[in-house]
Amino acid sequence: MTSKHCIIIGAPVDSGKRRAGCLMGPDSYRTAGLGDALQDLGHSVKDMGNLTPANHQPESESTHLNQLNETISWTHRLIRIAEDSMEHGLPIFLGGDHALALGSVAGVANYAAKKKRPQFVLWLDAHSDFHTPQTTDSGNLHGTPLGYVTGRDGFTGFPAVTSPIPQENICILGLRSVDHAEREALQQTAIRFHDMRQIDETGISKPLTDFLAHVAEQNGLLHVSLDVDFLDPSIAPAVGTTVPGGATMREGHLVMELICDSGLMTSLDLVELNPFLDERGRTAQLMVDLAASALGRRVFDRPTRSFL
Ligand code: NNH
Ligand code: MN
Ligand code: MN
Ligand code: MN
Repeated sequence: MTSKHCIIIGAPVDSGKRRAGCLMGPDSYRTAGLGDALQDLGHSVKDMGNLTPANHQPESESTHLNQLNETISWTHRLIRIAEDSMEHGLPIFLGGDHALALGSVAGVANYAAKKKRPQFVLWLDAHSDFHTPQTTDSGNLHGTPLGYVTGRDGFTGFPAVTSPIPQENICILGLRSVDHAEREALQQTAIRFHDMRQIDETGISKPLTDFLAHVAEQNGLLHVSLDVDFLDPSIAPAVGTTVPGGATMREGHLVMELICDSGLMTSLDLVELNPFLDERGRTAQLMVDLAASALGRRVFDRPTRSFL
């Protein structure tokens, strides 16, 4: 693949759910060698260090939403840095929990709109994260980023979404835990969603290559959001919300290799790693290896394939 300028952005967001620990994610990825791995593949790397949220109001007792104000303030920060970093290279957002994607995705979408290119999102997750602050029972805002970036109502207090992602520009792979309210809402949309049952039947490459062909056809930008729980907990234990029956090691790598072959990825989130729950760093290492696959690591070179 052509070499890229990778911009590493540590986003130790830990406000999107109750169990603490994702704040240690960015430094775990660094310890697992993310920067060197990317450089070994011929990319240039700039590490921006770790962000902090802007100052925010104390959390209010009168809402069922967990750490709402802190999450809002992270969203402001991340929208700005996402939009800006797209001008300079390929941002890699090191979470942090998935609430960081409220900002990373909204920000890259603003950049795409400025360039008059359509923005696409590939969501690799056991969950659909399509709640709004009104529909979430848990009150955990890491369950809401796809609701937010598609422009669903109810995100009072959050920055207005100026460039909503069209539903048909989103593909979710890996689903196996979808709440009732999300399921009802998702089924009314044009989002392409594929649960593990379907992936078992068709293989994971079919829905993915169909989607990549669509992105290529539209000359789109592609944001990839990789939640640790996309992977089976037997290979990726370091996550608060383990759901059995996830992607295998090879399914994970194949997804990343196909993304690499497509040459379409313009930004990436690595989210939900909770190093406090890891076993000798294996989940952090696997996430770094998956990022390396997405950015060109392979056993043998293959001819560039056309997704059109
Ligand atoms: N749907 C559940 C909720 O909203 C779980 C979300 N948890 C995640 N999402 N890990 O990826 O609380
Ligand atoms: Mn706080
Ligand atoms: Mn998620
Ligand atoms: Mn998840």
